Amino acid sequence: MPRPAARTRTSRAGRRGLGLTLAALLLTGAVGAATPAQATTETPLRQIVPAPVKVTPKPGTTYTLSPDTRIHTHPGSREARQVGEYLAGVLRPSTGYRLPVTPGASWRGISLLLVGADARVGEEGYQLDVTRRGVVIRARTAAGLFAGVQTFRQLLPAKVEAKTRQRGPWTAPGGSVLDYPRYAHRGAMLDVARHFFSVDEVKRYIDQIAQYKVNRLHLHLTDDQGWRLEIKSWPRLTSHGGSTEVGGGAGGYYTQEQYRELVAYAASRHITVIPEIDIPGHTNAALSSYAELNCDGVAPPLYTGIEVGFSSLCIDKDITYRFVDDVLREVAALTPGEFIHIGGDEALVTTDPDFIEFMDKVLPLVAKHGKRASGWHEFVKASPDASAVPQFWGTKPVAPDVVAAAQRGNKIVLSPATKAYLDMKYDENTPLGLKWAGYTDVEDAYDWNPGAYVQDLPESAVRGVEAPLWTETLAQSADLEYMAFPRLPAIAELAWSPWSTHDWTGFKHRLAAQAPRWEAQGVNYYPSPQVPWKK
Ligand code: NGO
Repeated sequence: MPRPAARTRTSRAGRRGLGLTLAALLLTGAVGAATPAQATTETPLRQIVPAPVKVTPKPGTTYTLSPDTRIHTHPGSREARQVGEYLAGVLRPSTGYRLPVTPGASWRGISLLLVGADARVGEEGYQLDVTRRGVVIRARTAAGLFAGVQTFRQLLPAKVEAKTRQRGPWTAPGGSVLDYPRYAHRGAMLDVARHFFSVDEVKRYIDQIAQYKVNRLHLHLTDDQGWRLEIKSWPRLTSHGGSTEVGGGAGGYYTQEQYRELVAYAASRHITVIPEIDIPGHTNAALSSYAELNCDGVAPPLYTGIEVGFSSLCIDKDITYRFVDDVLREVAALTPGEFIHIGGDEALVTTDPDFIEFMDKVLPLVAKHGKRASGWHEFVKASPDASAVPQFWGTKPVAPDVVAAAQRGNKIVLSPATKAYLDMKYDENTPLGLKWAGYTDVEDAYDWNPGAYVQDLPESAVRGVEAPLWTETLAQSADLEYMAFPRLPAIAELAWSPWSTHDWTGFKHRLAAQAPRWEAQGVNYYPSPQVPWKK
């Protein structure tokens, strides 16, 4: 039983000088009797996205922020303090309150504590208690506190999300939440290769996905139309290969310093970046930058169209593997996360034996640089070892090769194109996006069970769920938002919430309650007719 172990940890931490106030807080930390969430009831406690594990409202009790509210963070924890500063950063512009962040714990104000949480919260969950006097979020990790902070934001009036000062009162309903994720991998993917997105645009997206407890940002950094990450040993990849994009615009790339800045920004939101270097196909930008990477030694022109599947690194040349080794070395050195994604999709001009030979040489290079490999599900052809994570992007829930990989021990991330692809049009009138996998309105995106979706793929083989956003037709933040909202929260809920909370009718009402928040944040969402938005 994890519970006693957690209690032991708790009391040891408590003895490390947290004092009487905290000890008293701990004694009363239990979450009350739980009731299942009834999503259609109006209290903000019933409108949280993604749906929490357990919500216990305390009718008649509320907590209201005041101009002298303080945010107390676990003494001695720099990470807890950073979460406190993040929360203050969200609340200060709209409330106009100072909200000082100081180490400590109190019955009054807001406390973020790394002790006393119910053991069920695990490594990423939290317990949130709102009483008349204050708010206490407890977790075992800063990631858990951060998740609790996202829930707390949704308990306050929507205009708290505004960047300018608004009129209060800033009241949250009393009650308790006990919450933890269903899956370890709750991902969003952004394609910065087809159209380039600036550091600020990517940060904006990071902030948006963090609200829905997404914890992985997969950056699709290279493709036929552009190479977006500076590689010092192969500088033409960006100086030439990064100089355009779909439609012929100026493109762009991240210097290594800018990429580090993105990784750090994501980390401050408890999101791990997974960089993707898509090989051996989808490599026209690299092939155009270095003639020697082509089998015939001739560099093709840069490419700004959207049809793909025509390019491949030269499988038979030694220089190909020196190139991949150099790229992976630099990417690994820049990336604290466990994974590098090596693509492997749509290698349509590479034979299966060549593809397998290529992956057999490349997979050990990923390991040599201290990382685990993920890849689009085609790479299971090369039978990567059990540490590798295939990402399923099929259009049918039947994938015997992926099931076979799971039987060999690989854990799978699910991004079925008919459900999780945020670049699919909602319907025939959607001005942006593609439709090769069909139209996907928000109910289609929401209504599937990742644990029972692919035939014969058991829940235990699923590592998580990810929503890819490909950008052939998307060129600015407003375009990303139009495709991601409201579907990204739907996929994020599938990744976080227990299946027992799954209910389209409840979800569509909870989604409707999110819209005023997006409006306050300036998020350009698609007002799907399937959702009962409140006017
Ligand atoms: C496919 C393809 C991408 C496209 C995307 C568009 C995968 C894994 N490869 O998904 O190159 O951009 O569809 O929806």
